[in-house]
Amino acid sequence: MEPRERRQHLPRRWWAFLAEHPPPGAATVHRRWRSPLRGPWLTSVYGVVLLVGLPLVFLTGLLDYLAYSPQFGQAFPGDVGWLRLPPFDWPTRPSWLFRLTQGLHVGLGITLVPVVLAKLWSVLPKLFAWPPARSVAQVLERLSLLLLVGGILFEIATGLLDIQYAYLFGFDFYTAHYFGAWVFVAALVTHVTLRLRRMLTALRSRSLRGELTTSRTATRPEPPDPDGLVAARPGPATMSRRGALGLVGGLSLLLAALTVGQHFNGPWRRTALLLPRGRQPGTGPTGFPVNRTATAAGVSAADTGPGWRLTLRAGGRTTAVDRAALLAMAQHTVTLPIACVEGWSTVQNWTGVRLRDLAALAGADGVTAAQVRSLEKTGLFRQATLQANQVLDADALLALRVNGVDLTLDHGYPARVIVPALPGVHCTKWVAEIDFRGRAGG
Ligand SMILES: Nc1nc2c(c(=O)[nH]1)N[C@H]1C(S)=C(S)[C@@H](COP(=O)(O)O)O[C@H]1N2
Ligand SMILES: [Mo]
Repeated sequence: MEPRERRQHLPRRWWAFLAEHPPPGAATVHRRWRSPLRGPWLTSVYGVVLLVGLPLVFLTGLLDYLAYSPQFGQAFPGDVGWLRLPPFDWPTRPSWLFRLTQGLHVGLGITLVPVVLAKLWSVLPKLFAWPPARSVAQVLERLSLLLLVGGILFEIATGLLDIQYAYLFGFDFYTAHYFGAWVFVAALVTHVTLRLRRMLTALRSRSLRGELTTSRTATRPEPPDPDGLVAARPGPATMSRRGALGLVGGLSLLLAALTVGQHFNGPWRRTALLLPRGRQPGTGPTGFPVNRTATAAGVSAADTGPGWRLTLRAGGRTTAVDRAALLAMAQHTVTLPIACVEGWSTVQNWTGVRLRDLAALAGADGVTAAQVRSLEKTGLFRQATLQANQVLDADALLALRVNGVDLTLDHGYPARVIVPALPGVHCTKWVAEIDFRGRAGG
């Protein structure tokens, strides 16, 4: 027994010393948190919502990363070391696939913020528990909690700033958000492994229906628990558990309602009050959102005037066509979304030439990929590589017109890429050149 004991517990003298020398206020701090609502049941209700929701946010985030085609080195961050996921060709069907994954990632991420905060509130007094740990296992668990809480708050903060296009931090958003997610998930797996059984027991300890019919005056604290979530001397209830769940649920619904509008055209978009792409920039056929204007991208009308040519390359051959020649080719009209990873989307009717017809015109043989370059001299989004399935899909277009009129300069005039389920970032505007890669290595 002796040696085992010694391994499991911190040296007795240290612990006794810590226990006898609390920092100022440690002994009284608990008296300040007296809410009778705190307890394993309430914590577990918030916990089970997050246990379902947060893995979905993580998985849709990973799917968004994979949709960027990391096999072409164009996902952010580019090099993720041993966290590299098996590459696969992102499908072009259903055409709303990326709209769904990025919409869920951003939308659910926002909606869960009140639940995260409520769960942290429910366990807040434990942050000040003294002594901080009684055993080596507890030290490790508290370290994992640091990564868990720090991880989720970091992901929320960076994510919210990113969808506001507010890069206040001095580091690269994608790198930080990607690795932060893995840190959080590793801590979450640890946490769930250690706590799942206690959570299930706590959930069974009271009935949800019972709580939803209990008024504030009838609200009593949960019985004292070994984890010390229940206050030692609970005060009177200022709110029922029903009220607490309703408040958090109501805030989540409100955030969802103020977010979802950024996926719809017309007046709905204006209901996305908290989001920059919730603004309806104009009316008429081209009055839909623009992520980066021509001015911001340094593209002028002079670059896109009568002198503009589209250069097609395949197997060492070069073909140049002007806009009139493109308009003389077979035209196709498709209804497809532009879905930006920053969380907004818009569905429009695009008309133009099939990318596979352009591949044929260029003389490309057995297309394996296509690199699309824009007129821009600089900028992260001036070029994109498309997978073979994204070039060959019957709805993959080099769009010349939208909703029955010519593209405007801000929407990518003279020509832009539009492909089903392709992330918005790869729907290159102001296209100047398409380089078809073929099986022959051309
Ligand atoms: N040449 C070029 N194409 C671009 C971009 C850009 O900055 N330059 N932005 C991309 C991004 S991030 C998105 S979401 C879509 C937005 O299309 P929109 O501006 O027509 O709404 O265009 C994409 N195409
Ligand atoms: Mo985007």
